Amino acid sequence: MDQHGHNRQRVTLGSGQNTTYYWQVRAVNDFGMTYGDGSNTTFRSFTTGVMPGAFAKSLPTNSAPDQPLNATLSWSESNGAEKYQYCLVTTSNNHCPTSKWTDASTTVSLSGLDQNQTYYWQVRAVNNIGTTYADGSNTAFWSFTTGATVAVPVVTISATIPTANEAGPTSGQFTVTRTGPTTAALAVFFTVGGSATAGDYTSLATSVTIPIGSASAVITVTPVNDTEVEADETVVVSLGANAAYTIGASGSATVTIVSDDVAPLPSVTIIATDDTATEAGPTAGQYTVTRTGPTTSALTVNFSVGGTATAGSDYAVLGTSVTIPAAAASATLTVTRSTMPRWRATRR
Ligand SMILES: [Ca+2]
Ligand SMILES: [Ca+2]
Ligand SMILES: [Ca+2]
Repeated sequence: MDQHGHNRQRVTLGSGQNTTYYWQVRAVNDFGMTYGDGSNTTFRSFTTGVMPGAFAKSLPTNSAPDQPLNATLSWSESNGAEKYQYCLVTTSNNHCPTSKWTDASTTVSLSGLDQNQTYYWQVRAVNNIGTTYADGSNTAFWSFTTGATVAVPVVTISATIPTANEAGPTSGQFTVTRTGPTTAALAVFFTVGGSATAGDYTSLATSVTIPIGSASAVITVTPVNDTEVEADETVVVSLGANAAYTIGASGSATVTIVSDDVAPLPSVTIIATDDTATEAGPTAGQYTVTRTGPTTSALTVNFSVGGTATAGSDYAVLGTSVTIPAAAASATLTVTRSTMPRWRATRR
């Protein structure tokens, strides 16, 4: 190369990668010439760099279908690359607008891709020498197409027949409902709680299957008609978590079992526990009124009074009732003076 650089101290060379160049410079005027560094043989050298090496796109394979919405792009390494840039577009014209080139390492984790969309992409490796496109050409775009996500159904439970009764028995019912398509059966899992226990109703399973073509399934609570006198009891069904669904706002529900058994009425009796009262003295007579059954509350027993003695003159007026207090099975009536009257007890 013999270039004349009149009045300039700099010459720009053309490109030639990976080449060693040797150069000398000389200054010239009408009286002679002077070589750089004092000698016409003091050449210097430099070597040019190398463009990024050839490389190729890896994944997703070209034209891959049904890719996730967070697909990862990857490619092989390019020797000498200082950085990579990828381009992702939805236009099938093997062209990338300048603004779409994005810096990357050798993989890119995409996110937020659209469903059922075909994307086109290309990668290039860059260094200070130049740019090398993947697969040998700036128009060698690859494509992939995303799939469609299927929404996870939301399941809820409600007590569609909230009251069951031992009489009959009549059943209670829960209904488990799902959102979304009914093209496949869905098993919904649950646990059972509440105050009712094993003998109070026919035991439930641990899951119910919503069949194909249906948005709901029922769980039936069938009471056992026992003879126990008892308060209302509850059956609480709570839905259990599973990857196949999410649980909606109503994740549990309650069916109440009503007992039909009533306590028999207590029977009451009266006896004269001290059957002679005398006017002389006078000594008192006594009746005892006794009840059967529980003593959890007081019981008032009505009575009427008869006999030959006259209330008020022969003995103190007795009234018309006596109360057996709570926690006691009996109460006494005391008769002062005169002949004992005869009693007829009635219960109230
Ligand atoms: Ca019961
Ligand atoms: Ca019963
Ligand atoms: Ca019962």
